[in-house]
Amino acid sequence: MRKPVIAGNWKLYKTKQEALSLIEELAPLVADASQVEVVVAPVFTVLPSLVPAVAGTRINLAAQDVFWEEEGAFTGEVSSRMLLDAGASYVIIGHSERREYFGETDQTVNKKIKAALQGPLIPIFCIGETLAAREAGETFAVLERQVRGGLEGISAAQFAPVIIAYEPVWAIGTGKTATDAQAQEAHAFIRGVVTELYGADDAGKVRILYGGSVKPENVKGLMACTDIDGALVGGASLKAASFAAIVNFG
Ligand code: G2H
Repeated sequence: MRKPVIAGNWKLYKTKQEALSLIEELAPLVADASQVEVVVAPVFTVLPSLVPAVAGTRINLAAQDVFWEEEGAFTGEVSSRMLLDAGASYVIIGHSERREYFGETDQTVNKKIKAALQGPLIPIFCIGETLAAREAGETFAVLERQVRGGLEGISAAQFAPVIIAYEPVWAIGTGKTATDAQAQEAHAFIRGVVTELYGADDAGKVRILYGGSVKPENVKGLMACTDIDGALVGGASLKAASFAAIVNFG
């Protein structure tokens, strides 16, 4: 059985005080969600102040990115060692916004996943096709390239903690969600690629999250799909009530 993960990607929102208020409101609402792994990803600067706030709650902390070097002359970057020091235990890697606006490629994503595993941090490895790729019939080719590229050189033993997030770029922040069938089809395909890489046993264990306009209204249908093991939630994670409703989908 794969334990579902519901992760909130706060993106570039929430100052320290706003984040603390959100955690205070959220914690009691998700206190009974023992069957779900609950994660929130604030901006780097807020992470340390949330550590005491999440202590004793069901909420785990993630960062939204990581650099692959441990330390050195890399102005503006943050390493996995520093994220651990700041209180993160997960890290989102290769989000489509990073690929689109910050030039991330399968190669940089691969280096970041390796650095996270080294940390050790649990990588939430994001993949997904653009609208143009979907319309050109290239969805599976893109997903396969991203999965193989991101996991290049990572052994089966190293792969175990990795969480994959499928986020069709055309569904992110647009209000458009993939239909349950479209999402399930992509998830099953991704699990198939993982089977080729690591075998059926490991592929049966990897959690594959869906992301892209997940809301309380659509989470149940998505979670009912065989290969969907959770959600990476943007907009709806910024309010305690909507995020808690997603966490408590069952
Ligand atoms: C996709 C998602 C969170 P939203 O980026 O990663 O955001 O739920 O706002 O589409």
